[in-house]
Amino acid sequence: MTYTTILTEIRGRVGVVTLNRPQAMNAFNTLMLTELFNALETFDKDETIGAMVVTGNEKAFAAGADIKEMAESTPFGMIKQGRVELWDRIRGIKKIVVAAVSGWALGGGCEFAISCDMIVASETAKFGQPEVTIGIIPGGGGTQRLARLLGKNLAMEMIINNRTLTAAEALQFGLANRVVPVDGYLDAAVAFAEEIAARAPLAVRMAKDSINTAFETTLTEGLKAEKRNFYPLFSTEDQKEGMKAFIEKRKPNWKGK
Ligand code: CO8
Repeated sequence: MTYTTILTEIRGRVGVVTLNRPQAMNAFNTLMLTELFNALETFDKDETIGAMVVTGNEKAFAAGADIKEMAESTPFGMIKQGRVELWDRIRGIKKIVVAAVSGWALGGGCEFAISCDMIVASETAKFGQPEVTIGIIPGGGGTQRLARLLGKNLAMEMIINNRTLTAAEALQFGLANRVVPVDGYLDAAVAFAEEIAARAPLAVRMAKDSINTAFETTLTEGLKAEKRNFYPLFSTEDQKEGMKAFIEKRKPNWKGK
């Protein structure tokens, strides 16, 4: 498939998508969002791919939704174009998506990064939600995900006071999983994703689904959902293989079955 606003490559078992609108600080216009999700959904269906990485460039992961595209938008225009549904496509991805963030992750850029499953940040990464400074609020899930990830007060400060988090703060507050040197940050993120890609695919998928359920429901319902994902794994070849390999003191050979 050919894309005009993103680049895609496969490194080992990791599908990598690079946002590629450097002239606009990788601001998400409708085309780039559509291409990004088309690429992620294609990787998600590809059995040779075990995990994905989304990155930008050193200076900007993404500076938000494209303000120039949005400036004259109307509510019904946005509804008709399905803009909100477009951002929501990240929730349909079953494999693990790692955001490799360097430089600015602002507005929709920060929202997209925190919609991914994990974040590897370069030392220069900066996370912020400046929407209020241009007269709107986050619309790609930022108010909900940041409140859940960071708690109410810090989410308030980021969204209302335009507080930006440095990479070190993002790590300290649990928004980033790793902070790595800017040189080679993408390689570090791909290596991180490779580790995930080497794990039992069905177990990873069920684990992701179960953890995401924790954000949606009560503890009692969440525990039931976990059991619904736990028991079926005992019908997989990978469970038999994983436990046998442990007992035989060897590496398991996963089949994804
Ligand atoms: N949209 C469009 N163009 C942008 C954006 C953006 N978000 N960010 C930067 N650009 C463009 C600039 O206009 C500039 O273009 P030009 O050269 O044609 O003037 C070019 O990128 C380079 O930018 P700067 O000259 O500003 O570069 P600096 O290094 O001085 O500053 C910043 C970098 C700090 C990233 C700065 O560009 C900035 O503040 N950008 C805007 C950040 C922002 O406000 N983001 C929030 C956008 S709103 C949003 O994301 C809402 C999400 C809702 C999603 C749900 C929809 C349904």
